[in-house]
Amino acid sequence: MDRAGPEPLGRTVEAVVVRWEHVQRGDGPAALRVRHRLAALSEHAVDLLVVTGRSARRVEATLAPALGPGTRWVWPTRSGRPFVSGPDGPEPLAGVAPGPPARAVGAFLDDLHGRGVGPGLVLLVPGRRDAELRAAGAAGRCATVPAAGPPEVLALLDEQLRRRAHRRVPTVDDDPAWTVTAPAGLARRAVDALFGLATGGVGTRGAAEEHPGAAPTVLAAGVYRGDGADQELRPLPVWTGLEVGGPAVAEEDRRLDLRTGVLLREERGAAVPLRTLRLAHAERPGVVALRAEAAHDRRHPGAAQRVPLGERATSSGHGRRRFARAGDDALDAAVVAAVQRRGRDGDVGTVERIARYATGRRPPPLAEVVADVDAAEHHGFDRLLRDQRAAWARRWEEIDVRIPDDPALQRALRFCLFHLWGLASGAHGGSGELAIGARGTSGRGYRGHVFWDADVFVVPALAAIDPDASRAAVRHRLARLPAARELARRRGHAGARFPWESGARGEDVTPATGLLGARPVVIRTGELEEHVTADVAWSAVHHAEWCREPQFLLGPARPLLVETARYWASRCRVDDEGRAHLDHVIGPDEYHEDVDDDAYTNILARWNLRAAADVADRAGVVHDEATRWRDLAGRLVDGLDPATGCHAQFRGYPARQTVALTGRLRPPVAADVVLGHAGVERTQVIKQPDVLMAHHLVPAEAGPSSLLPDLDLYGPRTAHGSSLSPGIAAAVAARAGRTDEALELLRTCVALDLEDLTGTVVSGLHVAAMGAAWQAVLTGFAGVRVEHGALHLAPRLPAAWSTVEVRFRALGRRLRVQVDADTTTVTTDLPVTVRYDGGPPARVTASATFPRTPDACGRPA
Ligand code: IFM
Repeated sequence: MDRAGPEPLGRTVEAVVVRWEHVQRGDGPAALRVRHRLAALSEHAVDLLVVTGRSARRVEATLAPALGPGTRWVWPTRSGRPFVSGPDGPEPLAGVAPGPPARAVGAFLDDLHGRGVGPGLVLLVPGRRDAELRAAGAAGRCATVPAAGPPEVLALLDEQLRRRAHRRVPTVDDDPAWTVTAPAGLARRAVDALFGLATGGVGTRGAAEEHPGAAPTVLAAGVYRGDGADQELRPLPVWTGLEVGGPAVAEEDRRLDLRTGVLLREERGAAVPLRTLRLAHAERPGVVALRAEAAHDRRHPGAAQRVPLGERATSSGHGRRRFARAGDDALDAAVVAAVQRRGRDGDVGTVERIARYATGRRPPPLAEVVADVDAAEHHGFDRLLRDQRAAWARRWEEIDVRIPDDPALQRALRFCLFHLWGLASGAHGGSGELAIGARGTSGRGYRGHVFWDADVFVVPALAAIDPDASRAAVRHRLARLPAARELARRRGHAGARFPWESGARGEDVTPATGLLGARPVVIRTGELEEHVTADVAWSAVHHAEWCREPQFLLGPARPLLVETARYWASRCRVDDEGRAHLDHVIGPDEYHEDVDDDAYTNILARWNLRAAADVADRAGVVHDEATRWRDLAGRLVDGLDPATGCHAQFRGYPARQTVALTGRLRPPVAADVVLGHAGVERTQVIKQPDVLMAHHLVPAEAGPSSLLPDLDLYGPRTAHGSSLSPGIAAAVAARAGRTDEALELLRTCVALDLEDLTGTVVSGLHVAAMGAAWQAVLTGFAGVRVEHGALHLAPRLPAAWSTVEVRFRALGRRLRVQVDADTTTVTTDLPVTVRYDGGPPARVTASATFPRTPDACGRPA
């Protein structure tokens, strides 16, 4: 016996599967109306599948007149082979073999999945005697309602149409592999940072629309206000603000869908809950969109007739359009335009808003920004959302990490990739430069100043994600070369010295004082933390090598290499025995200040001198200087003790006290707060990798066979008092084959933000840690390196993983590396040279599998 017809669904779906019997001619007025409803839904960007065994001609004759030429709909023919409607008539659905209708449903769902539409967003309505389709639905791949005839289908479609026509808030597909919920116990303001969305370099925190809190909701990469150390990211006009009357939201669920780049917020317990959904568009830089709904009476979320955007905003188009400008003439500015529409669906009030931000030294004229927002509105929210889902799905096809044995870590790493994509978005639609502040655009920690975090933590990650973005980050530094020259000159040196904390124009904005815990301290990093100059040069070379852009290095980026090398050449002191030194510096380990010959600084400076000499030779310029740089590089001491195989982190380090990192010093810990500034200086406790950081960035510059002795020495002495620390430590440990230790470090790294380990997420996400996490997987576990135009692989799996797959870009290719217990498989879209575990070069044209060789422990290496 057939069951009663389906209940209303109560939510919006993105695709509908019906049976031929629901739409066929001659089945009365209900079937005719179903055809018309399907046509109307397809106007709202809903995908359709009509399941039938009829011939293409018959189906076309019945449906085409109703559905019209722009509709995307699919059906299987008599042969069982699915066809998709196209502008020139039906075309076979690519890659699908003939088979029964259930297979067509499967193919349709696969196709949708590839466009970011998960099972929870597909409505399947089986026919009355339709065991086959019911079985297809029961497999959990879509939302299946009870069997129904045309009248019941009509009711379901009417509900969908009504929801779309009244701009109801859609939902997200709840796939645990992709959905991040608010971690229990985390402060709301921290979750706001976790749930930030970015496009075109503009970030919007996930703050409540009606109560955004004190932290600025919208920030843009490189848009600052103020001067000197006080210079900070400028809070921009807020597009999300809503006035919602009635009781404040007491309990709610927030879900960030990483797979499609959508944030959903739903009040719990209310009869008509407040719900909002927003996105920062992946394909339209700077375009953001929001829908909200709540009870129509006192709580209508669109109570304000206009988008707020702040007091200085102006309106046009009967107040529907609002625009504002923020910024002063000397610095980058932002322009924003927004439109909104209000609606009502019975007792539900709705609002839809679309805005477009543009930033830059000379942002585009307002008319252009308004035209963009008008175009986005014309395209329609439904289509913007559909395009967003598809764009993100394509991104994840290309860049991803898959660890089936560790779904929680997999999601955490995807969370990092998601926000790194957000950072990368700043390279698109802006000035061609990308300013990466310490917390991206997710908060004003460190006032948004640019540190070495950008150059050696984020750029390597971006190079493997989006080469345009890593190039833009290097260009940001390049454009600030004049300021770096000036800084070197003022300190009596040649060349260019980049500032420790860099401001809008590349000026030094490092503060002179700060707080250590609650105690005021003098900050000396601006004066002494000089390695950033070599880090900037390293990022240019890394980008060029990883992305295979030699012309970028020999052309536009060459001055970065040359000028930084000139700086080091004039900064070195050569002693009576001819050895070169860098005195009075702070290394990455900031617990020890004003030290001489910090290993990291010296090794990176040495690398910088040699790299500049190579570039000068290849470009055929400054030969005499290049010879001098090479000579000086050979003289620079690096603290390597041949007896122990270890590098001394700085002169005098071995004589400092050893302290066990246990009890209240258990890492990760701010050991300087626990032991005091002077106290920690007396010890060998270090904040973050210094010698090991050199091993990570320039392995060929570190002493031969020094990796394991250095790991043994510095691993137990590292407090991980900086968010930058655990990820790099993980990368180095994994490379050395200490994979289980590396895995623990990687877990700490991803917990920094997702569990707010250090209580600092409120002021933004630790983007360097995210870059380090991706490096730990890519260069650590998957063992990927690029050298001399070849892809080098030396993967190392921890015991807990039977496999890991990374998808990334390198050498102008789209690559996949899948590491299994006994084999490693490389897949590439264009031919690439691969050197596996130090073996001979192999040309891989599409895919190749390499046997994994046993390591010293007898396991595959
Ligand atoms: O650049 C880092 C530094 O290495 C440690 N303190 C925080 C800075 C900004 O993230």
